[in-house]
Amino acid sequence: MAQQKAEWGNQMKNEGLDDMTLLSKVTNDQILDNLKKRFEKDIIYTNIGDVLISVNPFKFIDGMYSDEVLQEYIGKSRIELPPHVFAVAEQTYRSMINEKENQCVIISGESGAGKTEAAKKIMQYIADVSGERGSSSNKKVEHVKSIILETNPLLEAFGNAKTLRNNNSSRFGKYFEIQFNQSNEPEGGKITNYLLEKSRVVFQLKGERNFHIFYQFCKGATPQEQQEFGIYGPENFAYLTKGDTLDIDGVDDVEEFALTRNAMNVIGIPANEQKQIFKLLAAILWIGNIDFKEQAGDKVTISDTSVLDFVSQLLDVPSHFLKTALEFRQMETRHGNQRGTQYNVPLNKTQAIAGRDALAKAIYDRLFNWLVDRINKEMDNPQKGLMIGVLDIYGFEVFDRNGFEQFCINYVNEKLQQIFIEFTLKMEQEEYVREGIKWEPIPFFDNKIVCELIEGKNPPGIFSILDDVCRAVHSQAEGADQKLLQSIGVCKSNPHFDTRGNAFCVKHYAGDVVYEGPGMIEKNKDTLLKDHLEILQMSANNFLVALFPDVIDTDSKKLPSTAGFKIKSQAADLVATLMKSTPHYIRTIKPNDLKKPNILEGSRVLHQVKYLGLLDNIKVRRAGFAYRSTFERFFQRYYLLSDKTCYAGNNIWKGDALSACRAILASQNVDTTQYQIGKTKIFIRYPEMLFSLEETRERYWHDMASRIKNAYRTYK
Ligand code: AOV
Ligand code: MG
Repeated sequence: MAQQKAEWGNQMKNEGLDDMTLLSKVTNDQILDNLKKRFEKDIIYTNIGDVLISVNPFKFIDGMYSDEVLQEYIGKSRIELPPHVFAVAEQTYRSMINEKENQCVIISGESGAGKTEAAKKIMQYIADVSGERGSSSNKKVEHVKSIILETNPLLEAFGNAKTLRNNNSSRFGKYFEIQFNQSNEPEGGKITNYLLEKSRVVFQLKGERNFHIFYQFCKGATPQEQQEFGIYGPENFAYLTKGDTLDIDGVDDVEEFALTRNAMNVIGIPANEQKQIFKLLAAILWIGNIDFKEQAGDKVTISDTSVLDFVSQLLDVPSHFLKTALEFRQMETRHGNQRGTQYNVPLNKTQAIAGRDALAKAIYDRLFNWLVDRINKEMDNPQKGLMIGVLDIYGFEVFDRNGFEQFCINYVNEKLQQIFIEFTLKMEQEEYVREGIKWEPIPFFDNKIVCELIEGKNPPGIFSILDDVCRAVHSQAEGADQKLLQSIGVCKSNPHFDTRGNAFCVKHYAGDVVYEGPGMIEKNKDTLLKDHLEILQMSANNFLVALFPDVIDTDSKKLPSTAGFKIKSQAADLVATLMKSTPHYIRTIKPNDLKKPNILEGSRVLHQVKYLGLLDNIKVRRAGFAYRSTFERFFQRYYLLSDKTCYAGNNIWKGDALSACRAILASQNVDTTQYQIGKTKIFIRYPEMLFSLEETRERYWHDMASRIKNAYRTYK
C-alpha cells in the first residue's frame, strides 16, 4: 500500500502543473491543456493558489482516498503535497484552530461535476482527524462524528434522485455546520437545507426517477411492511413511473435501503418514528394512484374508492372528508371584512389532479424538513464554539425544458459565483488599493447584474414580478400565466434578459437558460390548500399532525410568503453566514455529459473553465500575493530571525513594527521583488518565501535548545 501511495505521489509530480498560477502562458486553452494532461493520468485535482479545481473522473481511482493518503495530509501545508480534497480539509481545520475563526468550504460546479462527493470527503477527513475515531472518551463527540458520516446516505436517499445530468443528483441544497469543542473535536452540528425540488414527487422527465427512497422502499420493504402499507414493486405506482425508469445502472436499491435504515439507526431515529416515515411514504405513493373520472358538468369523482379508503387509512383521516377535499374546493362568501357562509365548488379534472399532487408534495416536503430537524436535534449543542461549514448545493442546470425549480437552483448558483467574485477577485484587489500596493487591475465579469435581474427590488427583479402577479391574480384559471408574461417584459432593460414567446431567457454567468412561464406562478405561490390542511390536522396520527402546525389564516387578503421569497431570504442568510467565515473553495468540473470515465470533452470543459472565471482567478493570483500579515503579527512571529530584534531568544526591539519587519527581511537577504510593504500589512508574493522564514525560525529554536543542553552538560 505504501508503495502504491508513493507511486501515486510521484506521478502527480511529473504530469502537468500542480498549481496553474505557474502556467507559462495564461490562456483558457493552456488551462484546458493542463487539466487534460492530468486527467489522462488520473490526476483529477489541480490548484490555483488556494482554490482547488477538481475534474470528475466518473470512476474509482485506487488509493486516492485511502487511509494512508489521508494520514499523509495531516499537519501538512497546501504546497507540501499534491493538490487533494484532503489538503483543503486539512487547511480548513488547521486554520480554524490556528486563527480561531469560523471557516467554510464552498463547493461549486454544475450538476454532476462532483460537489457532493467532494463534500463527503471533507466530512470524512474532519471526522477522522479531529481526535481518533472510536477512541474519544467523549460520547457526544463519537455520536456527532457518526452523524456527520451517516447523514449523507440518509439525506441522499430522501433528497437525491437520478436526473438526466447525474444519477445521484442533489435535489436540495445543504449547508452542514460542524461545531467544535475546546479540544477541537466535533461536539455539535446543524444542517440548513434549501428548497427541496418537491415537484419531483409527482412528476419526472423521461429517463429520470423520483427520490431514491421510494424505489428503495418498494424494492426492499419487509413482507410485514408490504402488507401493512400496501407496498409492492415501483412499477405499481403512478408517481414512480412517469420517467419510465425504475433502476439506475450499478445501483442496488435493496442494498441502499439497508444503508438508509442503518443510517436512521445510527443517527438515533427510533423504530416507531421510522415506521411513521414509511407509513407516510406509502400514503404519498397511494395518493398518486388516486384517479378521477369526469362526470356531467365538468365535475369529477374518484374512480376507485378502495384506493381512497386505503389512503385514508394510511393518513388516519375519515375517508368521506378526504373525498370531499379532493373533489371540491371550499369557498366562503364575504361581505367586506365579514365572513359569510361556506360552500363547496366542484373541481374539474385538471384542478382535482393538481390538488391531489399538491397534497402529496406537501406531505413529502414536510417529512423531509422533519428529517433534517430530527438530525439537528441529535446534534444539538448548547455550547457554540468554532465552526466549519460545508456547502453542497444543487449545481447549475439546463434542460430542454426549464421551470421554476431550475430558476431557483440557477439563482442560488449565481449567488455563489457572486461570493467567489467578492472574495477572490474584488476584495483582493480592493485590499491592494487600500494598502497602496503597486498593482495592475484585472478586469473580470461581475455577475452582480444577473443577481439584480433576479432578486432586485428597484427596478423590480423577476422574483418581485412573480410575487406581484401572485398577489394580483389567484390562479392559472384567472390568467396568471398571461399576466406574468405581460409583466415580465419590464426586465428587458437588463441586457441579461429577453423574452421568447411564452418563455423568458436569462443570460446566466454559466450560460443562457430559457425558462417556461406557464406554471411559474402556481409554483411560486406554494400555498397549501386550506381544505387539505384541515384534513391533515384532523388526522388521528400525531406524527402527521405535528408536520402541519400551520394556523389557518382567515384573512384572504394577506399573501402568504411565496417560494421565491423564501429562497431569496434563505440565499441572503447563507451569503451572510459565508461572509462571516474564512472561505475555502473547491470548483468542480464535469468532463463529459455521458457520465463516463476517461473521456474529457474539450469544448465542455473549456466552457466551464470560462464561466468559472479560472483565467481571471489565475491572473489575480499571479499579480497578487500569497500571504499577508499585519506588521505587528509578522514581527511577533519572526523577531528571532534578526540580531537587531532578538538576543538570546528575547525580543529586544524598541522601535516601531514596520522598521522591525524591514530589519528582519534584510537579515534574511529576501529579494525586494518578493514582497511589498503596504500601509498596515506586509504582502508576500510566494508561499515558498514564507516557508523558508518558518524553517529558519524552527532551526533557531532547535539550535537554541541544543546550546542550552550543551551548556547544561558542561556545567555538570
Ligand atoms: P454533484 O453533486 O456536483 O451534482 P456528484 O458529487 O453527485 O455531483 O457526482 C456525480 C457522480 O460522479 C457521483 O455519483 C460519482 O459517481 C461520480 N464522482 C464524482 N466525484 C467523484 C470522485 N472524486 N471520484 C469518483 N467518482 C466521482 V448535482 O447534486 O446533480 O449538482 O445537483
Ligand atoms: Mg450533489
